[in-house]
Amino acid sequence: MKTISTFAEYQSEYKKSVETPELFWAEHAETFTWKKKWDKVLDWNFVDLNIKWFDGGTLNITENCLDRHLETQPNQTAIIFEANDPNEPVRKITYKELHTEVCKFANVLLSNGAKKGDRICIYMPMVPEAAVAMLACARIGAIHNVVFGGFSANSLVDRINDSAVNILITSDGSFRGNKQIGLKEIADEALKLTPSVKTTIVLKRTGQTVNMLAGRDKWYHEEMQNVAATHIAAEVNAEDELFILYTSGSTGKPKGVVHTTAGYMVFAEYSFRNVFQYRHKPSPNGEGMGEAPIFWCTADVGWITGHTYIVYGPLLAGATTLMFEGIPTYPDAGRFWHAIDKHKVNIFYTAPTAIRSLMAMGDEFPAKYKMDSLQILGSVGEPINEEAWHWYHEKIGHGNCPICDTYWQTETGGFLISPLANIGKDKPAHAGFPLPGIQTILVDSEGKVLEGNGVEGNLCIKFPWPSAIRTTYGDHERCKQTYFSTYKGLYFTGDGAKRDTDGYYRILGRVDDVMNVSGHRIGTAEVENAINEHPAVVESAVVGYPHDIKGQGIYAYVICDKAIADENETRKEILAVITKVIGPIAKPDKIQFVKGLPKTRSGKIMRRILRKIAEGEVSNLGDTSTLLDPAVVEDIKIGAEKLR
Ligand code: 7RM
Repeated sequence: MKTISTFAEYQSEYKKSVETPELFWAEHAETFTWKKKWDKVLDWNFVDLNIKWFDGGTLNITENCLDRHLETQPNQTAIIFEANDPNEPVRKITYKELHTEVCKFANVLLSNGAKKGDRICIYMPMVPEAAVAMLACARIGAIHNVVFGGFSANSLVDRINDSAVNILITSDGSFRGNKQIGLKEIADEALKLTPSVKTTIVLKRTGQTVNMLAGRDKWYHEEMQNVAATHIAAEVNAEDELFILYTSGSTGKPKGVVHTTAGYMVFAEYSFRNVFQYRHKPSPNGEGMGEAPIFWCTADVGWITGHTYIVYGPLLAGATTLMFEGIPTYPDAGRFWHAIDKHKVNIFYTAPTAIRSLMAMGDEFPAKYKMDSLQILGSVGEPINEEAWHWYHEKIGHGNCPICDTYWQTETGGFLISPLANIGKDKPAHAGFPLPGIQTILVDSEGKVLEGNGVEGNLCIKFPWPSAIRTTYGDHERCKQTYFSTYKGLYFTGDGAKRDTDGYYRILGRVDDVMNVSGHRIGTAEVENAINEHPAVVESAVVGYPHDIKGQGIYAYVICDKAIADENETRKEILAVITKVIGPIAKPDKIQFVKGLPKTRSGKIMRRILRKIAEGEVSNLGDTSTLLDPAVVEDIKIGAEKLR
């Protein structure tokens, strides 16, 4: 892969990737350390759903993240840790040190009976040990299943049981702003319902008191004392599973997106290095590697963004990656900007929801900081609106930093569409152009391909890329149905998009029943199922609606079995149920009690109408004649007005 630094180079690489994809990817794959080279670059079929990259090859991804850098830059910082408390000393972990930690923890896992192919759950705060745990799993060929530390015990139970996890790695607690969350306590609650878990390994982070069950629960620091500091990485097949990550869809149950080893590795590094134009500085004496620019992605390792662009992408590229434990508003709304100056961050990657909420806190916060180390900015998770784009560009980037608006999904493993930094193609509110290797197309509702520019349709991909989803854990049919059957022979993203007259893609958002709340994917059905657990609730319907800060807010229409004495009390109870069943991120912003829901004669809820009412657009509800009982709509309109 040659270095792309102009749009013409981008175009010629793109052309090559389409005309000779196997050659294109093989050349990139050659740059990695393999135990055995592959027999075949690509084998694929989007109808029966079978995707194999670099089949026959064997490797270990951690040798590529760690061991190979020990020759060129052992003392380069791999991870900078900025704790929740700004006064807690910064931790800097070199590649050499990280290698040792990972080897040791791999040995801990082995001494606790872990084997290749086992599923290991990681439920941890944003601390370097979370990355160590992920890498140690990969090192022994086990499959990690990271669960975001903000999820409830219930959610943890589902994600553990679905993949029959046998080891859980967690911590006593986690620090989030001025709150302390008892992760072990939540895990204990979950562990009552997860018979497959035989061992838990607990990192001491907050120092709070926790119950340790003899024979099952072990302290991380104690385990690390009794193991060797070396470990020979397990040899795994290119297509062996690397991790499972659960994500919401349009049905009730989150599905386990499966990524495999070699293709994910190749694409994570390729996309990280090219989109952010990540280049080591020249070495002062011409020997070895120069300094690594400092990259900060503010996501949590519990999401795909954390997997690919905090841990794997940066480490594969030999970068310095910053891990931040806290929240953007603690101790005040200048925390990000303070940390950028403190660590001289060069590339900063965050979400529009964070930008909008910090923008709302006032310009005086960023104005206090120089932020002159910044060179490149990134955005992810949802469309970035023009106002936020300009604020980010001016107040944070001081007009000097290109913005990479990276469009991608848990299922895609890495970036699909983004302007590559420094080629001058970033346009406000547009994700830009597909990366070389990504064959995006737009189709209409019948699946007809929309050619040319100035068109709008459903966003699909017609050719495999190395980090594509391979299956949904334990249910291959579901994967086929969800992503590869709407349009035969195509991967369907679930997003609508526009290709403007200049060929830039602009993502218009989900066309299915998936919401995007503060950049978190939440299925409407998931929230409905949770609400329905409240004893007084008969039925509910949930929709997303535009929200200034969160992008989308959650609006719930709820039918109860009898008149409720105190609506606010019931609202509070419903919120508590959701917190328990899913986690606080899924709490509705508005709960409207209704007597009925607009349904078709076949009993289907007309969400289009509910969405319009939630948006406050009640004058033009479209055709309601097919409704079973059009009168409910009038009732709902009146109720909605009162909630405003
Ligand atoms: C990385 C991530 C995926 C969904 C996706 C979109 C939306 C993500 C952007 C975006 C517009 C973007 N994975 N989305 N990035 N929409 N512009 N740059 O977010 O699996 O959690 O969500 O997020 O709807 O389908 S995810």
